Amino acid sequence: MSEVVKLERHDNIAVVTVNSPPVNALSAAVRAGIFDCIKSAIDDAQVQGIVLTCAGRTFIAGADITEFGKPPKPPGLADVLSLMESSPKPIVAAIHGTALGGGLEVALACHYRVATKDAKLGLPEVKLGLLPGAGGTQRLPRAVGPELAVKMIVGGDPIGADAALKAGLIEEIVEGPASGGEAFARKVVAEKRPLRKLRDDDSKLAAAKADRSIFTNAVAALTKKSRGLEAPFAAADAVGAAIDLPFEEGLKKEREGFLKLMNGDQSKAQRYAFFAEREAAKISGVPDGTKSRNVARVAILGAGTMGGGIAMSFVNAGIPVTLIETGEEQLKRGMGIMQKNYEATAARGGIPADAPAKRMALINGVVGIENVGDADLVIEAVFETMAVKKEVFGKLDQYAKPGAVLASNTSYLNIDEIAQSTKRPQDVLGMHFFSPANVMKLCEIVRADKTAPDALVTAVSIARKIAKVPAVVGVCDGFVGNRMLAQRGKQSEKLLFEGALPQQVDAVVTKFGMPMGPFAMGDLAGLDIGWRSRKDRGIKSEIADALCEAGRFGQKTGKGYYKYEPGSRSALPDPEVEKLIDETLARLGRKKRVVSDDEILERMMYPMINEGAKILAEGIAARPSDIDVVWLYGYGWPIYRGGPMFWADTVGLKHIADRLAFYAKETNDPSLEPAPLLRKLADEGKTFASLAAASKAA
Ligand code: 3H9
Repeated sequence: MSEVVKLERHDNIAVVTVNSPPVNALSAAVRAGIFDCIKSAIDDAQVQGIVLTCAGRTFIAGADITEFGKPPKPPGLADVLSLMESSPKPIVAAIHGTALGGGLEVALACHYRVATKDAKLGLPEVKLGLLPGAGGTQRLPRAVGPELAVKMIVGGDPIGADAALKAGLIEEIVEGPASGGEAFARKVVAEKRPLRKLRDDDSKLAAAKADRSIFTNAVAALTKKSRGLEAPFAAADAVGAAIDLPFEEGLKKEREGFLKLMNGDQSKAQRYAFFAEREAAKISGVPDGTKSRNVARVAILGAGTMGGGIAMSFVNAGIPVTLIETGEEQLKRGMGIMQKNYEATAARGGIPADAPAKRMALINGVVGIENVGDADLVIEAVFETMAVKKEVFGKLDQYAKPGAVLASNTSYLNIDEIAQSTKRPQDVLGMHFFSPANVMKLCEIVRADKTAPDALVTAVSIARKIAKVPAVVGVCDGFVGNRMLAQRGKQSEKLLFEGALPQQVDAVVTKFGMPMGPFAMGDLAGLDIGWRSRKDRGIKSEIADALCEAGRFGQKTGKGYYKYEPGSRSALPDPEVEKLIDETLARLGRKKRVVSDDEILERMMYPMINEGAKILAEGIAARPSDIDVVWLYGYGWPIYRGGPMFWADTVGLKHIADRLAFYAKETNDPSLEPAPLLRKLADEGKTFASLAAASKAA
């Protein structure tokens, strides 16, 4: 009947199985297949109960996102669900893996649901800038009550089978989906249970209808961190409609909201980001079928902030770590900080109460590099100078087991040079984590000249295993992220010399959607680091130097570009800084001018995009989307703007190139001249996305 959906009859039970790898997404073919099979089962006089289940690794994981934005193909999902819910014969959804989005909506239109113990159920559409568009916002509140529904729909995180059972979302936990579903369907038929249609059951809405604060409080808590995003608010409105309106009207409201979001810019950007993240895990130039080396234990050199954060990322994923320091004192301090971190998370309810002890038990803290011998992957997070790194890698050559992958966590040093200090450069690469390493999702995987393909595959796959988003980059100063950031840093400093204030620059950057502006970020990182390094290199930066000379090192001294109340991290504009800037400019004979917010935004963003173009031309990043992944997951680029290269395409490359050329002249800064690749694309009327499309076609 259908290539992707199969109908079988076992006595009086029809079993409809979706088989559309990898995730049984609801493509037009799957929708048509389900419709036809359910209809046949309803029409078959022998059938008394129907089971809907899936083959492969998961129940339906949602609508087929690749179809969004294209002309819709019948049947629509709403028609399929309406056929199912009004079936005169009971339909049981038998769930395993992840029933997400449209997948859970299919299950909600069934009369009963069962799931395996490890199944996850959720409506994550908000993460794609959408809201559930096939009845999820109307049926889920009726299944579990508006409070949990809002949490799942506005928050977007799935719940496990146990929680689903407790909330009444599923009826039973079963061993195998198909066999469990069938057994449950037989029970329903034998007991002549009534058809449970969620659309007709308002019982769980009563409390919120009487006291709407149950709903509004839940929404307020969940949208606190949704600055700039449209979908969470629209999704909350749709759930509100379930409380306020009859089912059909609520569905209509949901549909309107879904279509508006789907056609909007934010969801386009968020859907792009979803695929960009997956694309980044595909390494270009590695032979097909290259296998990852086995990683059973990881050694981390250095128990400082970075090393500790990296160690936590591994043990959080259940991978044992040997954490190595040069002395007992440093080791004790590092272990103590991790312990405290875990305890604080457990106290907040973020992890179970017994998790800190369990996780710490996976860390073997030891003194001496000679203890790396049983590790399959070694990551060094030691002092950031070439001489120290070379010494460490030289020793690793002596102590690491043959075939171990040797990674440096350097944020800018030359990995090719580091690799030369070993006799096994094929095993050497960079794994650049971002601070705090147990929180930030990005890991730049730096491919050196001699890195072996299977070492690279190992780094990418282990990064995914510990829930990081890997992006493969080449060797250059600062790799992708910090190299682009340096361009922004240069402009932000120059803007102060022209008349802008730190708070004005930061406000423009945060209004754009970044979590922090460059000056607040400097205060957080500590201004003294750059100051010392400038002194070593004999470089001057008049305003930043003047701040440091006045003892303003940033948050740690309670003042930097801003002032901070004791114990507070909130940055307060400081008239003293303005005075200090004015004095510096007067001393240098500089004239202030009014700098517009538009200029600030252009000078913050366009030079980074220009650098991105150079990075692409040099092959440091294989795809524009890899650059976007770096910014989305390493620097908090707002997901609804897709990443710098995606955003540049929406602004228009010609405009960006022209503005860069203008600023190059206006500010007498040749580094702002448009990069050849940017200029070429702009002249040809093309986008960065066209490069990705062309390389895919090649
Ligand atoms: C929705 O349902 C809207 C409805 O409310 C309304 C409709 C009217 N479509 O992540 P993985 C691909 S919105 C198309 O690496 P994992 C993915 O690109 C949707 N393709 O595996 C990748 O392809 P490739 C709501 C999809 O095991 C491959 O499958 N649902 C889709 O780490 C494997 O993916 C969601 O938001 C899709 N829906 O994780 C769920 N999903 O191999 C989105 C995946 O070529 N999906 N692909 O790179 C996920 O969260 C994860 O993929 C999942 C598996 C947890 C399912």
